[in-house]
Amino acid sequence: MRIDILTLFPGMFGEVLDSSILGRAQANNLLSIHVWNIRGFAEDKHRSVDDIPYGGGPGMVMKPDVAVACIEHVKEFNPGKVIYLTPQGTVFDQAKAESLAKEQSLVLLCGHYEGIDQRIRDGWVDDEISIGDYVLTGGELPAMVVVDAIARLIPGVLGDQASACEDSFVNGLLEYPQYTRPSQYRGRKVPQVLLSGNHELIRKWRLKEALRITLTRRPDLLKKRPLTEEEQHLLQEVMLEECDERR
Ligand code: 4HQ
Repeated sequence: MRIDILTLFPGMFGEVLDSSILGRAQANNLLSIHVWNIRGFAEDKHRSVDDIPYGGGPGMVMKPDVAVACIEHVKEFNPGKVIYLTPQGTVFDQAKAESLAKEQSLVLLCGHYEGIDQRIRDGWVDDEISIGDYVLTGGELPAMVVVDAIARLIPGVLGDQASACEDSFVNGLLEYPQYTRPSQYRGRKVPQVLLSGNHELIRKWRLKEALRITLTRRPDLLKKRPLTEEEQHLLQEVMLEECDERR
């Protein structure tokens, strides 16, 4: 997959995108990321990229001419959807990551200041994504979040492909607790069932604990997910246990 990122702060991306799993994905030609400095497309002598908002108000707005020159240049190399990162976009989730991971290429546009001229959005942006209901200083961190979530879904990017399917959200539940050696640490024991070698018991325990943490932390996730007979039974047990716990 090819991803082009358009930003006024290209220096923010290097370390994040070249490290660890994303670095290896690029070295293995599974992913290629190109970061463009929008300011490089400013034509005037001050290389200005922003101006005061029409109608007044605080802050600055990204000028349409510079951003569009950058977008149109990048479109010569990347024909993919142009996505603008903004709190006004649809909230990013695992389902959105999965659908974007199927694309051949994407263009991510990062805004700053009070945002970008609306005409850029109307004429050149195909999709708008928010990473959550809070306000950041720019779209760079959201772009990195989106790239990271998408990249790990590209076949071959994760060393152990199994880990992409077993993770939180992939089955609509939060992840069960994980343990490693030693089996006793400062008086705290690893649950006995995990040492038993009984794979069926371990599978059941993990499913039950996934249901427990999802019920207590994110009951909204349970509401939108159908439960199998086994899951309904385990959830019933969890609910009784969690009731007892409060007495
Ligand atoms: N911003 N999810 C304002 C965000 C944001 C978010 C990016 C701040 C765009 C102009 N982007 N700029 N939350 O807070 O995506």
